[in-house]
Amino acid sequence: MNAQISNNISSLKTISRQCTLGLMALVATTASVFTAQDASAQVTQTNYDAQYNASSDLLRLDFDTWNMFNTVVNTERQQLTTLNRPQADLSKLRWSGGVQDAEVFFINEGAGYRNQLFYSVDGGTNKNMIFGDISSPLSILPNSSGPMKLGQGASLGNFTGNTFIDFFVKSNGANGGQNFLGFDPAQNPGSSRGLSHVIGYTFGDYLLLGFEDIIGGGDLDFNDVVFAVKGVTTSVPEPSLMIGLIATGAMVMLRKRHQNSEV
Ligand SMILES: [Ca+2]
Ligand SMILES: [Ca+2]
Repeated sequence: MNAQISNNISSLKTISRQCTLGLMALVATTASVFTAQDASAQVTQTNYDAQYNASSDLLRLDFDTWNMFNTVVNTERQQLTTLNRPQADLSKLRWSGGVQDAEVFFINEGAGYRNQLFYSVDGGTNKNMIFGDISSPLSILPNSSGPMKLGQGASLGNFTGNTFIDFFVKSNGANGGQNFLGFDPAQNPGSSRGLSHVIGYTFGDYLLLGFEDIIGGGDLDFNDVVFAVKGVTTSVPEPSLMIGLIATGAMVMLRKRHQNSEV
């Protein structure tokens, strides 16, 4: 390895470490977002890295970043009632733009169900599967046959213009469940109508999403599927970007979304 390459790698490692430390400091000041839970706090870096020994090319979070998010996952079956951090406005969730792909990383799951995760970019009409069986041998409610690795990622790629993104859980979908549960209370089925099934918090470049998978809300612990998403934002677009929106016709979607958020 020549000296230049070595220096570049060293610089990248330093930047990566600084980013991780910055995120950890951010979480340290907001540690009571969720209540720290015990079960998966036992996952060590050795446990974590061992998941990837046979598939080192998988998109993934490094252990420190995963662990930072994992420490704020809610306790199993404890209703999420104390929220000490402003929630992200998921009605404004969109691709952040530029060259960055939207990436989704599995943090944990406290679910008896075998849930599936989907996303949509058209207000929920067409849903695309991201993960088909969200269960893991190392999760809060472990399944020895679970295919997921903690920290495992998937890229959604990038999009055009100002693209809204929705995420949905298909409740017990891997076992044949048919109900999609998401943010928009008007789209949720049956006794979940009027109830949002996702809660979100912003952490630096990431958005942490916690889902409740029981129709009607169940125990409301919102830890049944927990993901961190990178490459998205909930901020309102700048005026200059709005002009682009009109030009591409995406304003139609914005109006539709606005109507939904008023329900
Ligand atoms: Ca749970
Ligand atoms: Ca639950």
